[in-house]
Amino acid sequence: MKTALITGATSGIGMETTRKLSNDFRLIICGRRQERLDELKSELSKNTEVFTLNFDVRDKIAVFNAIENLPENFRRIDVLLNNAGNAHGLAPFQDADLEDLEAMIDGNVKGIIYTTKAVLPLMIPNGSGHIINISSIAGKQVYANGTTYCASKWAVEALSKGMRLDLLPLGIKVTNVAPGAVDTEFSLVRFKGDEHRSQQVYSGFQPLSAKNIAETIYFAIMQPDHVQLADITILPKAQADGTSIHRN
Ligand code: NDP
Ligand code: 8X3
Repeated sequence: MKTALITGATSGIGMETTRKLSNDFRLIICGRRQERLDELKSELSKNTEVFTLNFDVRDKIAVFNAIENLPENFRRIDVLLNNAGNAHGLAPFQDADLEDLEAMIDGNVKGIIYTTKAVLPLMIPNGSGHIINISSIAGKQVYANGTTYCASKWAVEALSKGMRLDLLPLGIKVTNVAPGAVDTEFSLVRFKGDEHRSQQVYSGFQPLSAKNIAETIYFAIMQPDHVQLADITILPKAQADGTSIHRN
C-alpha cells in the first residue's frame, strides 16, 4: 500500500482528504492539535495504518525532526499534500498586524518549503511521487485587504510551477489546487474566532464543502501514472473570481 502525508489534517480540506484517502493509502497525518490527530487516527485505523505527526509547519527544526524520524514502515512517501495554511486578518496593508503577515508568509510559504524539502528524500529514491499544493483563487487574483494572504498564495503558485520543472527528471508530479470559498474553519481563523463575521463570508450562496475539494484532490491523485493534472481552479457556482460572489 502506498503512503500519503497530509499537512493540516486536523480540520477542513485536510481532514476530509485524509478520510477520502483512507481506503487506498497508509497515512501520515500532521497538525498542531494532537487531540484531533488522535481522534482522526482512531476513526480511520479500521481502514488503514495511521501515524500522527505534531508540528508547526513554521518551525523548520520541528518539521525536519518529525519527518526524519518517521518509523521504517512510513519512510517511503508516495503522495504529499501541502495543505496546512490559513489567513490571519483582513485589513489594509498599512493597518495589518505585522505578526499576522509573518504568520501567513511563514505558514503558507515557508511551511510548504520546509515540508517538501523534508519529504523529498523519502520520495526521490522511488523514482515517482505526487505533490499537491493547496493554493487559492487568492493565488490567481489579488483582492483588497488580503495583500499578504494573496502574496502567500501567489508564492504557492510559483512553488508549484517551479517544483514541476525541477522535479520533472525525477518522475514526481506536481498538482496545484486553487479553490474559491470553502466552508471550513478558515474564516474563523482569519477573524480570530469571530463566528458571526466568519458565517457572513458564506451567507447567501452555497460555498464549496471540504468534501468537494477532497474529491477533486482524490481525482487528481488517482489518475494513471502518466497523467499529471497541473492546475485545478475550483469555485462555487455562485463565485466567478476572487471577489465576485452572487448572493441571494
Ligand atoms: P482550516 O482552518 O479548516 O484548516 C487549516 C489546517 O491547517 C488545520 O488542520 C491546521 O491545523 C493547519 N495549520 C494551519 N496553520 C498551521 C501551522 N502553522 N502548522 C501546522 N498546521 C497548520 O482551513 P482550510 O481547510 O480551509 O484550509 C486548508 C488550506 O486551504 C489552506 O492552505 C488555505 O489557505 C486553503 N484554502 C482555503 C479556502 C477556503 O475558503 N476555506 C479557499 C482556498 C484555499 P492545526 O491548527 O491543528 O495546526
Ligand atoms: C481562501 C479563499 O478568497 O477567501 O483562500 O482568499 S479567499
